[in-house]
Amino acid sequence: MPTLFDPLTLKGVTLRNRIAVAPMCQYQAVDGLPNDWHRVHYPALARGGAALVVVEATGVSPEGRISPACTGLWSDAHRDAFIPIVETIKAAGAVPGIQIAHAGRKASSNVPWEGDEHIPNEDPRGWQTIAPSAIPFGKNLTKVPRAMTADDIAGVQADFVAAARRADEAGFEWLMLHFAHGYLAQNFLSPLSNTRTDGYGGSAENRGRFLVETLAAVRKVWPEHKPLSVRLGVIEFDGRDDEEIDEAIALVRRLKTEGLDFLDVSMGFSTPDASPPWGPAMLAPVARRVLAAVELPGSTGWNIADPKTADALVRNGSLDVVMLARPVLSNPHWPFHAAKALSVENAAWITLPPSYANSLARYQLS
Ligand code: 8OZ
Repeated sequence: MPTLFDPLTLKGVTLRNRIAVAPMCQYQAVDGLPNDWHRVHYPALARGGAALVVVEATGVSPEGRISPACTGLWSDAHRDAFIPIVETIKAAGAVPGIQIAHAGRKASSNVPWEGDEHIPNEDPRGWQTIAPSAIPFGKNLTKVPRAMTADDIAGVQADFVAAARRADEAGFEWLMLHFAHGYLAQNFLSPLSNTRTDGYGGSAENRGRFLVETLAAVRKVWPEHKPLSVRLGVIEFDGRDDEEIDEAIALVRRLKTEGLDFLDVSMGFSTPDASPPWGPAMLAPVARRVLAAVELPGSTGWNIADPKTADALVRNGSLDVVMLARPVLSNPHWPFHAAKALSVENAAWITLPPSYANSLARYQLS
């Protein structure tokens, strides 16, 4: 079995190890455009030694953003603003990836450090949300979304396709469709947010239709040699867990038929009443079960912070790649320190740029 430090080739892309930086909202964009913040933040994570750096949930349309400070990819100007970020991530030896998203009934939210609540439609920073059905999430996200028409559905799917094409043109080599966490795709998938009576609601097959169609349309413009991945909420921790996992497995098999290359296993976050069992590597057993059933390479994240645990999950075949979020915010050189902690031969210095590695080695600092 491979280790955390073995490369992985998928389609025409090779990851130098099994450590990926998970997409993480920065809430620093203006009008969806990445700026100096993003131009420093993402390459720094790549320099730390990760194999794949996935840029934050990036709106396929202005209304698809989680917050007014999220990045977007709905114009060529947005595409062009990502190009220097893509190039610097690549120069640091990592594969540049991006997550494209529509936030559905959770869109138009305030940034977390200003409250995380829905911004009202009357506020110039807010907008009317859309979702499969006019059902609010609840808790701090109280806005009632407008139920989407067939034209709305086709329009959002076209926005995903256009964003995927721009991601390719910007030079991104790995695409992640955000089909999790209570955003639009998950709104279609979950009966808690989808009570439609047309072909997009009702049976599990119908609730998965938006996701399957969107992925199939994206695959037509996203090049075959570049991996197409999905982050999917396969479990809600709301008491229907086994049923949700079985539905997710059936859905992923359909996505695979349409060209899915890699699955990132996550949670649904469709209800404020869920009780996820927060703890170390909490989702790894679920990821192992789903990935084995669908026979796709994949990853998960969520409270994997310890190098030994990360390595064991790759070695024992649970995961192919480990998604790290908070550990790399806390320490962008986490991969380097993981190599040292695991006494990986010759890896201690290969993950850091020589400007850092030379000084650290010469003066025996860690
Ligand atoms: C944490 C905080 C805010 C947003 C997601 C984009 O859940 C997010 C997110 C996560 O995918």
